[in-house]
Amino acid sequence: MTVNAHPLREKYTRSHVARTTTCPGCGIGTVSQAILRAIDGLQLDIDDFVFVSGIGCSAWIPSPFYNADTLHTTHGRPVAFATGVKLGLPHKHVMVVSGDGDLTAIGGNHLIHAARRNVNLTVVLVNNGIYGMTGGQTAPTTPPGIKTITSPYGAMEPHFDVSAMVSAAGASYVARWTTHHPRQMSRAIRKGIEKEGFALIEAVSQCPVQFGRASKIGGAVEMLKYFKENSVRRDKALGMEPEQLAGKIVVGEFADRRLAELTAQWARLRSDMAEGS
Ligand SMILES: Cc1ncc(C[n+]2csc(CCOP(=O)(O)OP(=O)(O)O)c2C)c(N)n1
Ligand code: SF4
Ligand SMILES: [Mg+2]
Repeated sequence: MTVNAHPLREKYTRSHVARTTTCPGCGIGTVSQAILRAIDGLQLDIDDFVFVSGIGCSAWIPSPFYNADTLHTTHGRPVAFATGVKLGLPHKHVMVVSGDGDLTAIGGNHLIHAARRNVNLTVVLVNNGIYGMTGGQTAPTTPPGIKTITSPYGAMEPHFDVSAMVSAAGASYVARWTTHHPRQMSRAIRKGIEKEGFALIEAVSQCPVQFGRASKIGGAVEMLKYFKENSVRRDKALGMEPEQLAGKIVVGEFADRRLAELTAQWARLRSDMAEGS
């Protein structure tokens, strides 16, 4: 049987590795396509990118599939590795792609400090609200009341509002979209790549196997319906009361500003020192 390959897949992925490691219906494919569409839309050469990921299902998006330099690092550490790569190779586009557990639990400090330092990175944080790969444990992003394998009576703790947190930490660009909004997500990734500064795109994504099943929301279709019905645009949300926003997913841009960027500051210092000033 002949399978027609998607042009983005042909152009940007390695043909000799297995096509996917994800479960059927997982949102990871949608996020991956949003990333590749952004790169394609900007007409950038994927060879000018370094992709850095941690550990988890989402961390498999670039590595080993993208036909580019990829660094598959330890759990929680991709932002630290990426900071080193960017400072050493400032001419490269450095993109981190990893999960909510990786980037906000064990790697939470790296994330907020990279945002504070305003390192010129694009971080695509796949937020499926759970530790998908390790069996569906509660994450710092699991919404209150949601049942998981480690919260059978419903998650008790408040969850991180990742986009608000990274925006408050000082990032230059922050946006949140769900897999129900693939075009907006891709446009946000595009803006993040173009932004000179720390950019975070929170990609709310379905994990039907762990999150959907334990929470009883259902499979991929039901989860996408859930995202559609519960998403509220940020401009509308700003006029709503906290009680009205309970259980809602606020989507849109949280930050888009021009701030001093770390790599450029280092470059300036080096050139000043070379000139003896
Ligand atoms: C130091 C360390 N602690 C724990 C783990 C086990 N571990 C691997 S992935 C993961 C969580 C993954 O969750 P997330 O980042 O949200 O990715 P997802 O699978 O949901 O995409 C954990 C706890 C590990 N590999 N290394
Ligand atoms: S466990 Fe969840 S996040 Fe991981 S591949 Fe399967 S559906 Fe996707
Ligand atoms: Mg996760």
